Amino acid sequence: MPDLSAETRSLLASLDVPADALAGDMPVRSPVDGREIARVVAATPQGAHEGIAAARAAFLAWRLVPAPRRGELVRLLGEELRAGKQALGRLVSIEVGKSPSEGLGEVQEMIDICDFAVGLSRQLHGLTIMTERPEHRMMETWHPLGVTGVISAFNFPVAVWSWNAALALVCGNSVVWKPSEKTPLTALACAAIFRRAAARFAASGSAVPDGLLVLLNGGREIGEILVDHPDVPLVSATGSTAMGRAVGQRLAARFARAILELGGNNAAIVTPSADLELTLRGVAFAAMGTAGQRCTTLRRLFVHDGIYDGFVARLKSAYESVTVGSPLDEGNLVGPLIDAAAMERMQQALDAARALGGVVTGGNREKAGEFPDAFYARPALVEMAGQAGPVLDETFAPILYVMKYTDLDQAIAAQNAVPQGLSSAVFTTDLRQAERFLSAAGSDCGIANVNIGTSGAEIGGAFGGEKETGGGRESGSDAWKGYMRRATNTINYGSTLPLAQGVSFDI
Ligand code: UN1
Repeated sequence: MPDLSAETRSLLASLDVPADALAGDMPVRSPVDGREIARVVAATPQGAHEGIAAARAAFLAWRLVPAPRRGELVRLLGEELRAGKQALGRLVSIEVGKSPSEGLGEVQEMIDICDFAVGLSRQLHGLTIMTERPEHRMMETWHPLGVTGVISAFNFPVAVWSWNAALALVCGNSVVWKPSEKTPLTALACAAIFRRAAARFAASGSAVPDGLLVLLNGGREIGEILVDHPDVPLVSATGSTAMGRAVGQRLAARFARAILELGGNNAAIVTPSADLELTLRGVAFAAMGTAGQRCTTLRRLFVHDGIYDGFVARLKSAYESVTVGSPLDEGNLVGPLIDAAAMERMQQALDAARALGGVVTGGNREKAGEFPDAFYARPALVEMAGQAGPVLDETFAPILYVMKYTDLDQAIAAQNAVPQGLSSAVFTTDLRQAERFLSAAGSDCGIANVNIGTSGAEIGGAFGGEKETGGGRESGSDAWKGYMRRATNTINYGSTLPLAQGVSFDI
């Protein structure tokens, strides 16, 4: 195994991360081999308060910069991400344990959202609305909101930040970012790439206010300062439902906005008319890709009883043969879990499933000899009679619970019968079944797909889900509206004062 700490240092240096950021005492481990790769400087509570104050000052200046000009900064950020794609993608692979293709794919997702946000910077449209009064005009205007807090999770350590930051910046907001404690290095790399873009923006004649992007590496107490701070009107948080419940309540207590992207317990339904070759590939990537550590990972599969035996047998052999190992070797499709606690939770869920009669294929720890401090698992396929116990929870590991169904409406009802509502899919070539799944009587999730797995959404659509997933929407479509405040303006250009609703008030 190569020395990942040396490679990490040189990748960070190549992206201009200052050496003093690595002179701290917050340890960072690579899940690839479990060894320490760096120690970073953690923010202090005082530093967090100062950072938020700087971001507030930056917002007051940035909100006055015309939106298309703000888009120019994000365009430059996209260019710098293109230039740094290989290095940042590799760093993601080292810090999180993603395959090279998935590490690079995550950076591509950042580039894509930058492109989207640049276009958006000329399209932050409000409506003009007919008024009931003569010589009046009514319109709505979208204004910058303020400091945008971003709390991100380890599994998409850079893409989720960029979804929020690219939109927040073109919308005229500043950004304070608290990344996962498990991924401070990729966050430092993003901040350095942002500084490159900011320097080019400044060279083109417009200053970037200090504090436009503030990075706060640290633990929960730093996140709490962000969540409770009166100068932070919006926090976008990605992570567990437990985290989101706490964050959402604290934000609600001070009437701040929340964009919550929390747990998923995503399901797919395989109907008798499905193209089984395509379905097999779709299910395999969605359930085993990223070692089951996406919020969109496929966790439950409902297979029609007419095709169950044949399809599940094929799926089992895919589970038995998929290559598990160092994600830095191109040949491996399934990398490590993030840490020992994740392995522990996976084994607990499998034990609970067995106790309920579940029949488990795979799920065992692998590579313990080669990597005693890293946690590789063979993905687990668990045949269950019904939904109970761990099937109702999100376990952040590659476990797929497989169940039989006979009637599509029953399968849809079972799919919806969990607390989470992020992503869902149906595999079918029957138009009626596809449309039923997408209808008001169909999937209750924020994402509903046909003949595609549950994961791997593009940035152009709004991303997020219902129920315990938190209800927030990030990324494409009109998610930008969550980052701005709307004013309704009514203008009287006549010389009388007619009142709405025909009310008279003659003094
Ligand atoms: C996440 O796991 O938090 O749709 C985000 C997907 C990716 C994003 C996942 N585009 O799987």
